[in-house]
Amino acid sequence: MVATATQQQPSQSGAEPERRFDVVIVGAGVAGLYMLHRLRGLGFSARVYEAGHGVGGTWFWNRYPGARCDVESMSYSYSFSDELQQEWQWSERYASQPEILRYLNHVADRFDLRRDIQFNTRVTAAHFNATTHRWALQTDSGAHISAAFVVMATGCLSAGQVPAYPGFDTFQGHWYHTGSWPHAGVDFSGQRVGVIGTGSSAIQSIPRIAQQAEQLVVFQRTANFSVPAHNAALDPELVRRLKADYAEFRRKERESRSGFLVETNANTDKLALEVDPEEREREYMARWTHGGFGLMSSFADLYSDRSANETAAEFVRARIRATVHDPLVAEALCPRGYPAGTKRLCVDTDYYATYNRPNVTLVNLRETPIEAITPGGLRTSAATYALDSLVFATGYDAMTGALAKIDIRGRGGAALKEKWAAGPRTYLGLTSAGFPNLFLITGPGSPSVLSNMLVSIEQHVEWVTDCLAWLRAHGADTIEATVDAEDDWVAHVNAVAEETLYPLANSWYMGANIPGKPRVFLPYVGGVGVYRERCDEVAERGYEGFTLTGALAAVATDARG
Ligand code: N01
Repeated sequence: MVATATQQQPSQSGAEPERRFDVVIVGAGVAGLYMLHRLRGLGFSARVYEAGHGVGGTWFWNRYPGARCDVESMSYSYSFSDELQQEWQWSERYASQPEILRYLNHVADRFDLRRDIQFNTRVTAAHFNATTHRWALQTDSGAHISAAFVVMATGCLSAGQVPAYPGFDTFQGHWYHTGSWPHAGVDFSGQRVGVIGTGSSAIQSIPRIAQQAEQLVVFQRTANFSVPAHNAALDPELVRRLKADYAEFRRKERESRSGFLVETNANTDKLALEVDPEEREREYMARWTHGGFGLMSSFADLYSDRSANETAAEFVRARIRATVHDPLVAEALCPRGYPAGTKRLCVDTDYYATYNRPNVTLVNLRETPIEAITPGGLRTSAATYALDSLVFATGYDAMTGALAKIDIRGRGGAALKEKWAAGPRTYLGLTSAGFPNLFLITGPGSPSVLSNMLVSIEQHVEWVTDCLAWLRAHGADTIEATVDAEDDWVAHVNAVAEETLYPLANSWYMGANIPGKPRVFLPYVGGVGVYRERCDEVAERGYEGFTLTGALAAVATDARG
């Protein structure tokens, strides 16, 4: 593999010429943009293929009312360019979707990225040729592309799922999925609207839809734990302080467990069951009042001890009862049956108080399940609801769904989807044995969705690009995870997860939201800092756990020796 200018070669069919690159990147979200920038800086020829007509990935598609990041703005931004992080001004503590999308467009312009991004083009297949050591990719526009390396920057939550209810096709109103919201927006004024689901997307959009719609019916299968955001204009003093030493703040985040540090949210060494109930309550209340994810870092045992966790769960239930006037509705909103935080914690603005509005109704699907969608709305086992619009806030085929949509074939034509039929198998969440020169950004088996995605994306992009530069310097053709290294990593990922309460919930982390998906804990819960150290160690040892081919193989063996 050599760094080359883009080349075009006639295709065998004589149709469109084949385009050749060192690296093809799939997706122009946060990961794809930075990957392109780094590869260019290293002199590789690279091309991004993006299904949407603009950059931004998640933030391009998720335009539902109330869409907002729940990681604070000063943390949810790139750190790779000090000029960029100094010049960009966030307006709120938690940035809204339009502001994040403006930021990502600014990044694309500032680093002149668009000229190497092909929009409106979905990659449909990627096949590895073991003779040429190159990947052949196809797109929905019929393009044929050849690349030495492929980077899947396809996102962890990008394959939306809409449940297959009987009668779905008969619905005469409008329906939407939160993850592919119309760009022109939706006006629900005067409408009867149904929202199905009560995860993060629903919890953000329900208060906003309730303000606009004539009636809103929320169909809840599982009540979720949600903490208040207490969003506000960003404090200029905080911004000044962080920007004065942004590098140090970023360093601490990279070494932390979750990839973000926010003032009172620092993890404590205290155990919930060691302190008296008054101290526990004070701690929870301080964090509830501060807002954001900090509640679940109040004590060190909240994710490992069910009784400790129950104290946090009961604290949230008490807040729900104190907020929601109708005791029956409050009780239905109280999450039960799984530990707090083991389905992703939601961060809201006025979610529970919205149920005090006269135009909002909660339907508990555990008691009265949906039987069918009807031409005029929806029917449960107990009632029929007349609806003009239906909003599916029903989530995603997380972490593996976007990859499964692409026909990815490695050595011997083996399909990634088949290899992963019983659950994803990766080495470090970055690569999979049998698929040489294919990299996953924030793939299953890496901290990804359990962390600040910006921190995890930057770490992966930097690790992969450093790896490619190293391979080039040593004249390598391929890098491929060994089966042994992968087996060890998968066993480690599972062992660490088993030490926590996460496997007790039917969450998308466990694949439990998709009928038929294997029940496997998908991300790595060992922590961002620890994980980074392991990845760095693998690289420092000459890519331990990988098989290398080309002139480099001998050099790598020396490096490891
Ligand atoms: O999806 P979800 P989401 N019948 O899977 C319900 C990120 N995010 O789009 O719990 C009835 O969490 C399902 O019920 P149950 C964040 O990581 C971030 O809200 O499976 N209901 C659940 O209530 C988040 O976790 C932000 O029983 C059905 C809901 O639909 C992730 O994206 C904002 C059903 C789905 O909740 C996904 O969030 C938004 C069915 N057949 C999202 N199928 C930020 O703030 C599913 N449900 C950064």
